[in-house]
Amino acid sequence: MVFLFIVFLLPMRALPRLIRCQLIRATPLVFAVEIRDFIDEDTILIGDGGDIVAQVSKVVPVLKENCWMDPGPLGTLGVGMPFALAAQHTFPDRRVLIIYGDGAFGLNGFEYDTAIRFNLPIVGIVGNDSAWGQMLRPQVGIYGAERKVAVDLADTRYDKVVEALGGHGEYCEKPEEIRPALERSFASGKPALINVKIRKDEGAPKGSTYV
Ligand SMILES: Cc1ncc(C[n+]2csc(CCOP(=O)(O)OP(=O)(O)O)c2C)c(N)n1
Ligand SMILES: [Mg+2]
Repeated sequence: MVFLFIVFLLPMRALPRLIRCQLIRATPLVFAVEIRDFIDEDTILIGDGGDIVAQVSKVVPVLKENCWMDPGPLGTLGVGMPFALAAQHTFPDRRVLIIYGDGAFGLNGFEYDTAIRFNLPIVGIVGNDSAWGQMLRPQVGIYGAERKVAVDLADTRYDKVVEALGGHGEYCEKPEEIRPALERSFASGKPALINVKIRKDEGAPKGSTYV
């Protein structure tokens, strides 16, 4: 009987939770669509991340010239907040939204301190897969999951980091939480960070259009 419970019933009890985690968590595509549906012609978008930014750039249109900035051909991560500071300072009446990977946020996220001190209400949204995703996927593809090196990141609450600095923080685990979090963040009038948990997609190819 105990054997039966361990082998059959226990996995069945765990199954709904497993399915919930896989299905309810936002995918990179859903993340991109929520941003696409939120922005308007006056939003300046700044990409700072790996695959998540590649994905968003395939879904979100550039509605006006000079509305999209990213690390460019050299791909130097960490440019998000410096670009945003310049954009918001130059155009105080426009919405500035940084699309971050969690790895890229970790490189330069502390610059939120500058946005807070200068009252620049920049909003960032992190597609948080707890990984250097664009490095993780090729490593796993080429060498196998058991031989990946230094590409997993922690489930860090970057939103709380920004709150601690004096900004507004939001944490989303479900796709339907993203839109209201975007609205509250811009309405707060403060520098804000929305930390969105997304799928890790360890087995997918680099820069792929996820499904
Ligand atoms: C300063 C810098 N260091 C390292 C890299 C190499 N690099 C390119 S993408 C990437 C992973 C980015 O991870 P994240 O921002 O979380 O985006 P994800 O790919 O997970 O969506 C790294 C380390 C880089 N482009 N710039
Ligand atoms: Mg990542």
